[in-house]
Amino acid sequence: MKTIFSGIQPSGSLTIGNYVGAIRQFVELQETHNCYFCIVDEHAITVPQDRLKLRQNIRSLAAIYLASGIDPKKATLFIQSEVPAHTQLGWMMQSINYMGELERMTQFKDKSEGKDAVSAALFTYPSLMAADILLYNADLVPVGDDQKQHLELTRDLAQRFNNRFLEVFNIPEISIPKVGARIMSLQEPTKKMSKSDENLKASIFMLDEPKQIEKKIKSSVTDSEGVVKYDKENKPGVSNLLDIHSAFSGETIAELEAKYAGKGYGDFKQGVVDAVISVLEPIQKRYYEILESDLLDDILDQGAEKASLVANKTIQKAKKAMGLGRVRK
Ligand code: ATP
Ligand code: LTN
Repeated sequence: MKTIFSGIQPSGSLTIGNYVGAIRQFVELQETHNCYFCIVDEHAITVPQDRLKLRQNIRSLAAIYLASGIDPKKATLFIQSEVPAHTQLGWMMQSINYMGELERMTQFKDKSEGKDAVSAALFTYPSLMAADILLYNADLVPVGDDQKQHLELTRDLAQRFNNRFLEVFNIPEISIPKVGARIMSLQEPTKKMSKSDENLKASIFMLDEPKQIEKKIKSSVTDSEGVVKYDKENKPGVSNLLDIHSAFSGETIAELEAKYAGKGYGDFKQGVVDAVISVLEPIQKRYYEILESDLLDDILDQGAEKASLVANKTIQKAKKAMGLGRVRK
């Protein structure tokens, strides 16, 4: 059975982009793979966080994973900072990661641009991300488009370590979803929908109430043509709504174009609203139940324990390969 590792930062409320592009994939993959899903809180602190808000976001993300269908009997769900091996291997990775490589990372350039207080951890973020993945000897890492460069660096680091010291790491492959890899903003449909967009009307959050979802979709940007047709270049707003509709109702784009032929955007948008709400409503119901129960802590305790067992074995191998510590006489 192949091993999967992926992580999401607890840096705010998840959008339907995170759901379609990441979590939904994870739910399918857990059926056929040995999966590790991580709440990467140590990555979140590379930019300033409010401590109480961060605590809340960590718990909320765990509950979202479970409410969306991650089954702790099938997959290991855990919090990064509860498995110290991540920062241990992260440090080892930093020692073989070159400044020049890190300077080329577009995420670092984007997130540091124009800021005068940039943390050293934001710069070495990719070394820690490589450690996350390599600790579990992952074969496959499902992520969005934007993480490709980090994955390539992870592969380089694993190769470099194996060549320079001993064969310890598996070289992981990246897996990008075929559909829904990029849900766009409802207000600027040429831009990615993102959880940190300042315009709250641009993103649908997984915990938005049905009324809010309806309002956001109904006021989304389309065009004046009045024809429901997929054309990313000339009709980015309508195409994005078609992608969302298709991702949530399971109908193909062609089926949807036929269904709304001769109808206006009013009917079409109502269809998108109904599709999104019908998937999110049961998830939200489960989310609030899980958040209230003790179950969450038990699952995360067991997850951290299971993850540590595997991760600590890798740490021992990596330390030995690098000559760290000592061997008993
Ligand atoms: P931020 O806005 O804070 O940078 P984000 O919304 O881009 O965050 P991340 O936590 O960086 O989200 O991403 C988690 C995963 O969610 C990504 O690896 C990616 O697979 C997926 N993802 C994020 N946004 C979208 C989107 N608009 N469409 C499809 N997938 C997405
Ligand atoms: N950098 C990723 C989050 C992340 C991750 C990982 C994803 C941290 N460690 C390991 C996959 C595997 C992001 O910003 N989406």
